[in-house]
Amino acid sequence: MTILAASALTGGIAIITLDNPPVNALSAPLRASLLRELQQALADSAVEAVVILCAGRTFIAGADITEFGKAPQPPSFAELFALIEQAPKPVIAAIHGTALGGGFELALACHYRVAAETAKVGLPEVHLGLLPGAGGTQRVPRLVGAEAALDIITSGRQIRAKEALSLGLIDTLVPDGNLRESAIAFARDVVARGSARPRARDHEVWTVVDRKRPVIFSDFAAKNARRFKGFAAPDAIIAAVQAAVDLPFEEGLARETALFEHLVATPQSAAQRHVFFAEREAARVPDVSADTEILDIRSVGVIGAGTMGGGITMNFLNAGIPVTLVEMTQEAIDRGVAVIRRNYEATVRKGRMSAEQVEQRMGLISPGLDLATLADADLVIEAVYESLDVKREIFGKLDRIAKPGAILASNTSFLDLNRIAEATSRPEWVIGLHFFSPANVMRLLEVVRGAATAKPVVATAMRLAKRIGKVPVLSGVCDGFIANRLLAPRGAQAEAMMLEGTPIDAIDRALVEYGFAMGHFQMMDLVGLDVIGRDSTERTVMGELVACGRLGQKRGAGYYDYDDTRRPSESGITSELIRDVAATRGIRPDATSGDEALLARLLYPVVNEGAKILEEGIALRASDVDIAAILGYNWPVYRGGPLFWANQIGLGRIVAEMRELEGRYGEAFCPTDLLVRLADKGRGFGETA
Ligand code: T1G
Repeated sequence: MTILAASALTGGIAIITLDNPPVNALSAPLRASLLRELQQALADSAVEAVVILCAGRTFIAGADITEFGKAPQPPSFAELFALIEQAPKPVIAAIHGTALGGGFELALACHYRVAAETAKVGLPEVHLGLLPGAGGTQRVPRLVGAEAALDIITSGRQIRAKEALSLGLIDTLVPDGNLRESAIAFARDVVARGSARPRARDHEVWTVVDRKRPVIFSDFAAKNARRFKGFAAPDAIIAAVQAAVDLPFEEGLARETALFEHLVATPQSAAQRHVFFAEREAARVPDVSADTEILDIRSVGVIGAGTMGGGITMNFLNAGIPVTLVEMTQEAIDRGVAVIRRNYEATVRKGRMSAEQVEQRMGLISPGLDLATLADADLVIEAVYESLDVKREIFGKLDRIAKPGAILASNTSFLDLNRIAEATSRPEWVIGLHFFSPANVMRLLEVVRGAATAKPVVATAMRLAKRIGKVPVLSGVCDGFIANRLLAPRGAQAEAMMLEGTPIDAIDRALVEYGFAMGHFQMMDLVGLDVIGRDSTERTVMGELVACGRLGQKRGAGYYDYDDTRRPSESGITSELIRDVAATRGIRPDATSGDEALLARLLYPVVNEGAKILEEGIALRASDVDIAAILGYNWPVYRGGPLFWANQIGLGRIVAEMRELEGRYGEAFCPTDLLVRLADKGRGFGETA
């Protein structure tokens, strides 16, 4: 049995050290071990104060998320925190790393909180579809006030120690190097001053606005309605903080528990907990073992300073990695660098970056007019026009220029990576790094493994992704890789239904109600119909719209008409074009109505495509397909992704409904073998045995 909590005594101060790698999650065994050590320390007459600290890289990072959905094991958080808060001796939390969720709630139940300068605290439960269920919604308002508490708990943000000190969430900051000694000295000082034991619960909840005005909560909900839309946890958090204002502590705690127990049982929270682990699982490549060599990437070359090249460059600048940015002309480089600078200046205006940080980053860019400037780069990323010939020509030249051991990557979004690799004498060093626009914002990075790509190159790319703040998803080589291929059927069905006479705003509304930020046609208008410009042998509505200058939002007209506030409205011109194109193509009116029917038409083919991506071995696992959809196409995170959502509906029901739809709408509704097999066995995606 590993020792999870161990005690030591020094000069009347009991030091309890928790050790539950990797992040000291407050699992049931750790809670039991801590309870035992606390009871002993508090009963020991030689002990005058207790310090709780953690081994490893961080203070407690929260409850053990793997325990949710299972029968709760004693001791409960409430029991443990009551022992701390009602202790007859001062209990001090010594925080380093990130004290999050139940970990920070434990610290809040302590009488004092000492934090290392680089520590951060936070209550990120909202990202799991939950709220702090161990007193956080009741203690935080008592320390920082109702308004600040609402911001902290609904955002789930990590708060730097310095800000936490100014807010009153911690009592003192100490140098990183000697947290333990400083916490012991702090404890001795508390004892010397009379062993006071202040409790957050005893503070009055104050509000900036007169505490009797419940408008704080309705105002806050209204102000954040767009951000909270579709999510259940934020409203529950608001109710819990309101309980802290309106009710005595114990009653407020009871209200918090009831709200937590409701949330933890919701499909939304199950989905968001699935996404939490899926994001981390995606970085694992089964046949690339942990001891595969990771290459050192100290300098990067980016070919192409356009929208993608500039965004890609910013990811590396943000990680402090110098970039040689290559274009054909000085004018193109200057334009690309100016866009990067403008993007950073916008971040400065939002208060999320300083002017000095901008200059630091900009100073890492070396302009290049010749591929020869990339001779020393450890990694070169090609981000030029989507032409196989152009890319093959570039990789042929890189083959002669790049140093041995350099990784050669293409940002191609659908071309055959193997054909690109074949243009070099070193295909084992060629890989795909497919960023999603805007490349400096979207967190998905599809790492495309070619037939010849060597394992150290794969391992290095997966590790580098995390270093630049991306979530890597490994993809095999196919048209569209994972995310683009996955979502293509949704667009195809939307446009098919449009021609059958289903109003486009009904189609878009069904997607928005499901949780997408915008519908299919709204998105096309936003991107610009000329930009999308699909080549098609037959007449298309999009082609007709472009032909008459209706390019989308930027022109005030696309599928929709837009007023000067960019509000969309139905267009008679578009409706006429739809009827005309449908008639030309002999498509008979057959409108689909009702959200369930619309979603089945739009999203079941996506589920089917995800199953094909799995059975072809393009994606390693079902949860990778979910992550690609969520991080590449903003699939609503509280749905868990297309395959998790399909599991919640039941694959048997989906296959049965697809078979009905197949007769009317064709092979997009022909359930693929894997989907049928799982349905026949009563299983879901990603479920073993
Ligand atoms: N429970 C279980 N496992 C966890 C975990 C947790 N809380 N946090 C991390 N892990 C695992 C993770 O899956 C990964 O495993 C490894 O630790 C390293 O994580 C009652 C109800 C702390 C900032 O939401 O934000 O408390 O992949 O890759 O990038 O009110 O982990 O190695 O097998 O993310 O250095 C609230 C979640 C819980 C914090 C570190 N707490 N964790 O980031 O490492 S609910 C959270 C994080 C709760 C109470 C409520 C991050 C991190 P593996 P990692 P990292």
